[in-house]
Amino acid sequence: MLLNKCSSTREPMETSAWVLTSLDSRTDKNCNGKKCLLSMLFINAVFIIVFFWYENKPIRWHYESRLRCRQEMLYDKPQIFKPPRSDVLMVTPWLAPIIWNGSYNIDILNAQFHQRNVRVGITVFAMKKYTVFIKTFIETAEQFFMVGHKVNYYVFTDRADDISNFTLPEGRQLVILEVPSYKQWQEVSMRRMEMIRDKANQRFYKEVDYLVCVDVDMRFSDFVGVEILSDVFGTIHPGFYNAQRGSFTYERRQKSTAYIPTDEGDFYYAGGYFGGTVEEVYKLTNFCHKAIMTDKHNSIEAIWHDESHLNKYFLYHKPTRILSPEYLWDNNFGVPQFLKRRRFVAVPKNHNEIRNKRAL
Ligand code: 5GW
Ligand code: MN
Repeated sequence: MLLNKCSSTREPMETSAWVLTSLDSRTDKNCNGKKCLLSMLFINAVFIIVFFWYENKPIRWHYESRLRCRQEMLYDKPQIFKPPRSDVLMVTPWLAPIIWNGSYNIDILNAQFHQRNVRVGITVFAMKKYTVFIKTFIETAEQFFMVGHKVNYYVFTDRADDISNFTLPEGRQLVILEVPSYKQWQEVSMRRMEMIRDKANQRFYKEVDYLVCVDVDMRFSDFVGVEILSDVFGTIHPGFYNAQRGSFTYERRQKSTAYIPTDEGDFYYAGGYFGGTVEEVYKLTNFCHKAIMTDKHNSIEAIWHDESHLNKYFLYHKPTRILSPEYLWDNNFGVPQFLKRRRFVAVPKNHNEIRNKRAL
C-alpha cells in the first residue's frame, strides 16, 4: 500500500511539471519545427520512462515479497515479561544465544535464510569400519537436517567403495572425499581438524556458506535447522551440562597447549559438533590442528584429543551461538525434564567390534 501510494502521488506530479515546461516552449513565438519535434520527442521519452518506472519489476517484486512475508510471518508478539523458557539459560554472559526448543520461531528464521539463499555443508568422517554408520546418518538427515535448504554432505573416507549411492532431491548432494587413514584411532579423530581445514581452504568456501562438523555414529531423530547457524557455534556436551567448571574434563597438564586452569571455563563443549561460516571453521580447525602438532612435537597428547583443543579454542574465542544438548544427546544419559527434544542421538556401538585392533 505504502509503495503504491508513493509511486502514484510523486511521479505524476513530476510528469506534469515536465509537460508544462514543454508546453511553454511550444507556445514560444520563436519556436521552429525542429524545436517542436524535439520537445515532442522529449515529452514522449519522459512518458515512456515514467510508465516503465511505475510498472517496473523491482517495486512490484518488493511489494509481493512484503505480502508473502506478511502471510508467512503471522506470529505471537514477543513478551518482555514472559520469556518462552525460564527453566534453562538462554543466553551466555557474552550474549550468545543458547538454542533450546521454544526459544526461536523457525518460520522467521527460514524466511531470513531463504532470502540469503544459504548453502550448508555438513562434514562427517567415515574411516575404516565407521562406514557402517553412513546409511542411517544420511537417511535420517534427509528427514530432519536443514529441510528445504541447500545441503552438501561431505563424507571423508578411506573406503569410498563402501559408501552406497543415495538419490537425493534437487539442491542436496553427496560429495565423497577420499583421504588417507591413520593407524591409531586417536589420530583418526584428531586429524579431522587438519582435513576440514584443508578442504575449507580448497573447496568448501566456493560451495557453501556454513559448515556443520559432526560425528558419524549418530542419527537425527528430530529437526535441526537454520537456528543453529551463526559465525561460530559449539555444542554443550550431554555429559556435562550441569557440571562445575572444576569437574569439566579439560586438559589439566600445563605442558599441553590445551591446558585450562580449574578456575576458568564456561561450558564443556563436545568434540563431535561444531560449525560456523567457512572462514570461522577454517580459523578454528587451523588453530586446533596447529595446537595438536605442537603437543605432538612436545610428546604430549591432550586427554580428550581434538575435543580438549576445541574447548581451549572456545574459551578464548567465544562462540556466537551455543547448541543445547538437544542437538547432541546420548540415551545412556536418560531423558531429563528440561530436554524437550532429542534431535541428534548417538547410535549405540559395540565398542569391541567396531574399534578393536583386529577390526581396524
Ligand atoms: C575408531 C576407534 C576408536 C575411536 C574412534 C574410531 C574411529 C572414529 C574410526 O575408526 N573411524 C572414524 O571415522 N572415526 C570418526 O571419528 C567418526 O566420524 C567418529 O564419529 C569420530 C569420533 O569417534 P567416536 O565417535 O568413536 O568417538 P565417541 O567419543 O563419540 O565415542
Ligand atoms: Mn561419536
